[in-house]
Amino acid sequence: MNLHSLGWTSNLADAVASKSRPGLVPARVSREDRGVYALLSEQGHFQAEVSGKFRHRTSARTDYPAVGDWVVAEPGDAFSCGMIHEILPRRSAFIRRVAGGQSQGQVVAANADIAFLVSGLDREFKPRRIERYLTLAWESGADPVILLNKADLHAQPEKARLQAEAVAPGVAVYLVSAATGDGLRDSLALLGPGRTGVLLGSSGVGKSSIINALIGRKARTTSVVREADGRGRHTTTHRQLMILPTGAILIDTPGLREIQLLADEKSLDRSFGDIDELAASCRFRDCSHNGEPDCAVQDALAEGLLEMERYESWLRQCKEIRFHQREQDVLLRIQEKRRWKTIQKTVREVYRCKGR
Ligand SMILES: Nc1nc2c(ncn2[C@@H]2O[C@H](COP(=O)(O)OP(=O)(O)OP(=O)(O)O)[C@@H](O)[C@H]2O)c(=O)[nH]1
Ligand SMILES: [Mg+2]
Ligand SMILES: [Zn+2]
Repeated sequence: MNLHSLGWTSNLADAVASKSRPGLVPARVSREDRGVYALLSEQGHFQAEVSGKFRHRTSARTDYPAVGDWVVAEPGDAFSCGMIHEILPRRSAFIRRVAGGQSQGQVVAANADIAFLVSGLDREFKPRRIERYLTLAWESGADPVILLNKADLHAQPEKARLQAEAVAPGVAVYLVSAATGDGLRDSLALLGPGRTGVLLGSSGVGKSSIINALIGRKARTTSVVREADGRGRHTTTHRQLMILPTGAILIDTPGLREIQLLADEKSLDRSFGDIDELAASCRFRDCSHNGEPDCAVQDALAEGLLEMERYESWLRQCKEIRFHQREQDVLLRIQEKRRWKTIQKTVREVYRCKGR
């Protein structure tokens, strides 16, 4: 397998130049299962774990390899697993906040060029969910594209497309069907050979079915949605990177139950470009659009130019992002304090030894 067909770029070549040692090869993570990574390389595929040194210097979960990552690794032999020594710099990372626990993130997919946000038209269209996915997509560094799948099941798919366009200004929206194949080639044409896309969306929207339709066989397991509420059954349990016959690379992901934001305000401004544009006409430059005088956002609401639900969705995301930022600051301060305590302890011990 040639590296370029796996998505290799000249930036990666530069990054790896200083790290190359005999026995080490660049490889791309195609799957992860409890600390064992499936890697694709020029030499074929092999399995690997992170090295002890890697583990020792890495504490954040997001700094561990994720599907889509490029790593520098040492292939194993018939008797031993290979070893991952480093991750090469990511050009994008779709990271979501993990529910509960410390405010750590989980890398859903690394190095994607396009984030395909998939919704199913068999169910009620959820604009608020799309808005959340969009913020994370902008934050990831990949370009978002919206796929409205199961268009074959919708009486007025064009209407759904307009609804989606309204909540995602400037983002391309495609009506597709994994069942009939309609729209798939057009939307995936955005992904040339060696370019990577990631399919994101709730369980049951048809992410794995889309991959099967593009590959032309049942490469991924799919299952029918629950009859009672139309929800999916969380069929896909592992992220998986696949190479399509066209040479495009696509990552299938398990449906996310909830999408907690791990983003900053710039990404929010991009997913709510309409509100950001209005903000330029507010009297105060730091207007919070939540009661200040001469607020263009409030004016737009009053005139019916901005939907109340959309404004409330923006407000909720804004609060969530700020809350998380404060939480991060507190964590950083605690870490810094701990660091100083350790340094002081070491210094005291050194002096004690010297005094002896
Ligand atoms: N009619 C119709 N059914 C579809 C379409 N795409 C997917 N389905 C069906 O929807 C169900 C769920 O599809 P999956 O591909 O398993 O959904 P998923 O997004 O991968 O779900 P998870 O793996 O659970 O996250 C299956 O029964 C598919 O056959 C479509 O375009 N039209
Ligand atoms: Mg699936
Ligand atoms: Zn304002």
